[in-house]
Amino acid sequence: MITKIKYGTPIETGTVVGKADAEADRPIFLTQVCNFILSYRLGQKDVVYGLGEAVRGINKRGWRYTSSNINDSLHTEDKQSLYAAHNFILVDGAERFGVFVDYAGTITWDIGYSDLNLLTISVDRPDFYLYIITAPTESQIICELRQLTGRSYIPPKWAFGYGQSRWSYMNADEVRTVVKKHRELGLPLDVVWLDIDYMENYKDFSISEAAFPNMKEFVDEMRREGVHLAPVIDAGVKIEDGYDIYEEGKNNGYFCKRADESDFVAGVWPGRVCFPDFLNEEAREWFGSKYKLFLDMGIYGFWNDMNEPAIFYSEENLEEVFNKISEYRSKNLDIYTFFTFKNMVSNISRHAEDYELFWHECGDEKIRHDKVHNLFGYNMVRAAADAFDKMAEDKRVLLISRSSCIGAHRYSGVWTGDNYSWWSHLLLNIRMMPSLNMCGFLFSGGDIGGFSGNTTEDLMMRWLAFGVFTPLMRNHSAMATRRQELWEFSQTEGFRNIVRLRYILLPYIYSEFMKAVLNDGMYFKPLSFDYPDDEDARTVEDELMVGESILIAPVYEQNATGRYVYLPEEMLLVRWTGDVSMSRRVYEKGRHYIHVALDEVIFFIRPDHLVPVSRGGDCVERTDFNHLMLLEFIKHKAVYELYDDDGETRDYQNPAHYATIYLEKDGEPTVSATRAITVERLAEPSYRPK
Ligand code: MIG
Repeated sequence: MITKIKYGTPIETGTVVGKADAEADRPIFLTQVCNFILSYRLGQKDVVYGLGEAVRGINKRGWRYTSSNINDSLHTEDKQSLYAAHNFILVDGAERFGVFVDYAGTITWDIGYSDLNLLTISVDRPDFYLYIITAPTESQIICELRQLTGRSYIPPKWAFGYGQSRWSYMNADEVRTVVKKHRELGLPLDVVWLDIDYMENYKDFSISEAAFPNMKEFVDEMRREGVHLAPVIDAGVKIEDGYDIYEEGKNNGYFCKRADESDFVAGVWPGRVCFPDFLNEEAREWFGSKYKLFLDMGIYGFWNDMNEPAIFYSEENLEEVFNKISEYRSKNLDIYTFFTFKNMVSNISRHAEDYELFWHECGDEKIRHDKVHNLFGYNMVRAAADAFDKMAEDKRVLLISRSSCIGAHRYSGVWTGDNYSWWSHLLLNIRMMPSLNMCGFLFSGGDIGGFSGNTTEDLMMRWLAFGVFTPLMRNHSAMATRRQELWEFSQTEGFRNIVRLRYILLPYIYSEFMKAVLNDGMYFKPLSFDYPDDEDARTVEDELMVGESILIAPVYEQNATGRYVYLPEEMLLVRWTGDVSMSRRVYEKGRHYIHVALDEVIFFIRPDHLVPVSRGGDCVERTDFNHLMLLEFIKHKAVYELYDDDGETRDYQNPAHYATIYLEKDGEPTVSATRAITVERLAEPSYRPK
């Protein structure tokens, strides 16, 4: 049941596509402190889930989060805002309800920060839509939210393969080497992500002729290797006379403007840029149409970056700082003046006031950016996705975004921005995944190995072992950091085995992902969603349910030889050491210390559940999804609904994509399907003692 409450005159965000069941003047559950502050007294054991891409735990209690998209790579636990604004929480306690605020500006979620047991939601203007969602279970609340906000984005199947990325692949030969190395060493690979270095002077929709001569041919060459290229597109358009995109944008008035109608100018990668006004439908159409350049070359994968939008400096603020700098020159810089001076300079970037300097044209209305700030990234991916619908109507296109708000989940996936090569960011990555899923972002993942800073071999390995399960599995790192392509380390075989496992598990991963999308469900869940009556499961912050059959417990601490795992019921431990037979052992409900060697991956299978697996492959198109083996933990019998399709077209709902696999204890598996697939048990090595 969804109840909608309208406050003031909200700006229409386009986020909601479904209908509420009822409208009301006042919220249920929440106390209306005033027309922009709502509160709720939390019971001591209540858990608050949600907020998608945010710092801290799966349970969001004990901190204050601010929805205001920002480019901040140093996101330690004391930060309040990240790249995305996902304004949904689920309060789970004596009362159970979801709260979704449809609002484009800033919201502060004080979840027991100011007062341990008080939840306070403060919206910065009294103009927004509030939705209260009630349902018997957590998963049903999520399902209702999705019905309200629309089905999640679906990428092509090859996007579930392993992807290699690095900011600083400077030319085609470097990319060739990446691919060659993977193939030579038997490291599976599907995607090479191209960062800004492929462009000519960081200009959107340009390709450096010197670095990537004859891109079309290069794309074909890569396709023969089973590899797809996915270039980045940035939000800012370089100001340069004669540059077609800039000239068209300027002449048609497609850029964001200052109050005086001149084009707003900011500094980003290419130096001075203008921002396409993605909130303006015509500008969106125009920008989207530019992807044709790549589609025509056979490129069907993209990432949209810097779309908070990230601003290194605005001309206005830069000018002000320059003016003041000379004042400071003559001063004796004591403790106060020095820090004022220092902050003034270092706050040139991420300067909140810059967002008050430009305007959007939304229909007949002009709206200042800060009022719709969190809608920018969403409308950037919408520009691309709408264009793909026209230009590639029956083909799926891979698209991920850095910035987003709920609504963007219909158009693209997300990566979680610039993390660090820190163990704490591996844990953060684990915790973000179910929260992102709640908000609709199913196709998601973090930069494996860490983006900033220098990774270590063991961090890379543990992170990759977790990445085996994230729909987006991308190794990405920043320029000038330690290289982290998998062959850069000593344990090549260990790395190979971990990536191989991804391809072995793909039939399950893809099936679970697609069912989650098509049923408005979740691929990653907190344990408590599947074990609602288990008090201990509610407190687990470092294990996740992956689809209907698997529980994972990743190792995320350095020098750990294993970890404690809480099992909410008896389960089968599967240990992947690179041996296809996979050793298995039953563990009873409760806590266990499980040893996990650095090059191993473990996961658990629920009783009477199946995990269909393939024999692996070096890329998705060379992985056989039709002759499957079953990992199973059968006490009585299991029924598994398998989803598979061609992975390319958009005919998702076709019943022919479903097959049902049955297996009884000591029986042979049978399949009922309209396509030709075979299943057999995966021969089981004898259960080994601990
Ligand atoms: O400020 O394009 O998050 O993935 O490698 C850095 C260069 C700009 C930020 C992205 C990152 C990418 C980088 N970009």
